[in-house]
Amino acid sequence: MRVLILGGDGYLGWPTAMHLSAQGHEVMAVDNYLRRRLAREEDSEALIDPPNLHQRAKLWQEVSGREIAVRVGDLDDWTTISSIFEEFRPEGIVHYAEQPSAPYSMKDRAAADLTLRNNLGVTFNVIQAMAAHAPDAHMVKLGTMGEYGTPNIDIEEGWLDIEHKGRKDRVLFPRAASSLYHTTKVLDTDLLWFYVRTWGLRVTDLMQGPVYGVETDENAGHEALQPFLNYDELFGTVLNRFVVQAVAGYPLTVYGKGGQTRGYLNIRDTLQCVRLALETPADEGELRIFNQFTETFSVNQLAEIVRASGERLGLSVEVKSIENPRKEREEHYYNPVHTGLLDLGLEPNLLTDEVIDSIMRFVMRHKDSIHADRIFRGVTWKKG
Ligand code: USQ
Repeated sequence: MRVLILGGDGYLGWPTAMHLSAQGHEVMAVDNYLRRRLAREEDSEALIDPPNLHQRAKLWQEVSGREIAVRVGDLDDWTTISSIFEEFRPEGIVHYAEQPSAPYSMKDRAAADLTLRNNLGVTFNVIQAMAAHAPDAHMVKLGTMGEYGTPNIDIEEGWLDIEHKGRKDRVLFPRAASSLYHTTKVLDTDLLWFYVRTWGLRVTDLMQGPVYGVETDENAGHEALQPFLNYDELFGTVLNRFVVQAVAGYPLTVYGKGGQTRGYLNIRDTLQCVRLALETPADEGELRIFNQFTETFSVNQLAEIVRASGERLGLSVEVKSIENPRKEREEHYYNPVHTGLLDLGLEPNLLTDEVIDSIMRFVMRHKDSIHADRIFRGVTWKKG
């Protein structure tokens, strides 16, 4: 299949490009390096700075003999995206091309404005480019479990069957996100649903939880092919952050009571899920939604897992609750359904002692690259 990866330089974009290439798909990766630019501007760069997309593609060809085509360009620009779709005529599109950080989106007005315009603008352009140049293609869009928030009822996979005043219908599951970033994903879903039902597009919207880890089958033994491991407050996800904090001797930053529960997954499982969704496309006129995670943990449970791993590896890890910079429930019910991707064949890589210890060992090898001042700077959800 010809697969276009939008946001192909990102934490998940590049590993996905290699994974699909290894499976024999013809892959083109597109990116404008927005995330690299924002990380540089905020002095929030990853543990190791990966080579640029062209260099990554060259390295991949050397180790695999396979080619990944690369385009550097801004998908928010219609001429750019339209010419890419016209040239490549994708059969599958993986859309990761968004500003991915909740704290960044809450930092100040300018960051909020960039997040809103970029995320909605690119999604709109992808829809228009599909309609113009690849109307039968299938889009796999990265949404987030954060679209649902933390309701006091079970979370279904995207849709809810309701009975109201004696009549029945099927509606999008209620959404209540807790950052502007997460809200742009809610708006994306609505935009997609409008064009799916109006123009008959094929779309799978993946509601993904926080991802951890860097190693995949394709990059094992090749550190230059590994993705960004961000541990800073803006771009790092909680488990990756805790591992780096443990190695740096920095007390693990549990926000508030630490009862915040989310659905987590190993980066290897993100790749499996995206591939499975692509290889079994949604029908024409179908917005298919899957909840993409393998296990739920509270922040306190993650802190304990990292503390115990540190102990096994000879580190003494302190856990410290700090005032929560975010506005979110710290104790809540959380029970999301997640059977759709398992039914398609997902074989979960769970967070075993071996897995967490191997991420810890990787970070321990790069301990000298940690900048402790990037770990916490106090970006809050406050107004203004
Ligand atoms: N948290 C801490 N301490 C930290 C960092 C985070 O207690 O040092 C807590 C947060 O308050 C939150 C939970 O850990 O309750 C998860 O935070 P996170 O930073 O790992 O995840 P989040 O900001 O929600 O965003 C990440 C990705 C985003 C993806 C989302 C999935 O950056 O792209 O959409 O995970 S989800 O969280 O399910 O919405």
